[in-house]
This record gives sequence, C-alpha cells and structure tokens, in this order.
Amino acid sequence: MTPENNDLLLIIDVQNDFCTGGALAVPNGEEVVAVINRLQAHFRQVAITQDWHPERHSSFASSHNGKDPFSTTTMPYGEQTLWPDHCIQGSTGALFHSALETDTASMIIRKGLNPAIDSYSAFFENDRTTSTGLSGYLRELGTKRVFCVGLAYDFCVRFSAEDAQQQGFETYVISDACRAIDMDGSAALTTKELTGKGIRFLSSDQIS
Ligand code: VGL
Ligand code: ZN
Repeated sequence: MTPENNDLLLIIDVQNDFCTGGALAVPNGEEVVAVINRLQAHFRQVAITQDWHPERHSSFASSHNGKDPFSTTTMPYGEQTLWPDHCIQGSTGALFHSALETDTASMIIRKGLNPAIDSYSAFFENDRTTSTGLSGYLRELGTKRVFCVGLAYDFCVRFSAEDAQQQGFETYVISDACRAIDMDGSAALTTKELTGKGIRFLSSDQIS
C-alpha cells in the first residue's frame, strides 16, 4: 500500500538504551533502524517518541528497596514492571540511535517525565488517563491512520498501538520494524491482544 498524506508513521523509542549495549537492551533492537529509515521516505507525517526519565524514576528497580530489575510492584495505577535505570534525561542512553533519521519528523514526544508514573504509550501515561497531547495534535492534523514501529514491541509499541486504535485512529503495526523484550511470553501475548483489538499487522515491504 502507499500511505496517504494524512497517515502518520509513529516511531517509538529507537534510543541507545534499547539497542545492543544499552541499559535496557532489546535483543537486536538496532536492526529496526534501517527498516524505519526506509519507511520514513513514504510518509508525509512522522512523529517520534523518546523515553525521557528523571533520575530515580519510580519505574526503576533502583528506586525500590530490595527490588530487582524485571520484577514487578504495585503502583497506585496498577501493576508496574521495574526496569534497570534507562533513558535518563540528557544521557547518551536517552539519545536516538545515531543512524536513525530524525530530520523529517514534525513532532518529538518525550514521555516518562513524571517521577511517579511510567509512560509506555505515546498517547497516555500508564495511569491511562494523563495525556501526552498527541491525540489532539493528530486530530488537528486530520490524521486517519497510525502506523507504529520501534521498540519495544511488547511494551511501548503495544501500549501506543492500543491507545491509537482506542483514540479512533485506524492502527497498524509494521512487524519487521519492531523488536520485543519478550519477558514471559509477552511478545506472543502482545500479538494476540493487538489482533483482538482489531489492530492490523503489515510487513515493511508492503509499504511502497
Ligand atoms: C520501554 C520499558 C521501559 C519501551 C520504555 O520503550 O518499550 N520499556 N521504558
Ligand atoms: Zn522507560
């Protein structure tokens, strides 16, 4: 398919900390960069998210006594996975992968700034109510369809795709432009959940 002028490519968290050698490395995360750069040439509207935490963020295991990374805790808004410290504002790990094309994006959305709430989705924080403003921005642009790519498939891409669809945008995930953390079968669960919500899957070679 050929994207329409009002289709959005939403690039999620392609940052050093989610690539090989990073603090919260997604296996082979950097492999999405070339695929995403090729896709960008086909979209008039591109938005990029950047995970952007203050030090001692409540999603970091190091902020909770005796808790290990990848364990879970209960926050006022529900269950939260605890992560290694990652994507700290201004750090090298928080920078976009150096090969990611970012010049043509009209919008960069930083998320995870509130110390008390994690934010996987490009649209809402993990309380599922505090908005990033992206939905309103896209409505003003007349966006109809959102094509999600990036890292990690089973966390930030998943939550972003679910919210995009729930906000009334026809939502696609371009599978080979994503990589998963895959904890306890979370990648397979994500595919099942997204499919159940009517989100469509494409391969990048279907976009031309
Ligand atoms: C992400 C865990 C913590 C992601 C961000 O980009 O998927 N995962 N922060
Ligand atoms: Zn994060």
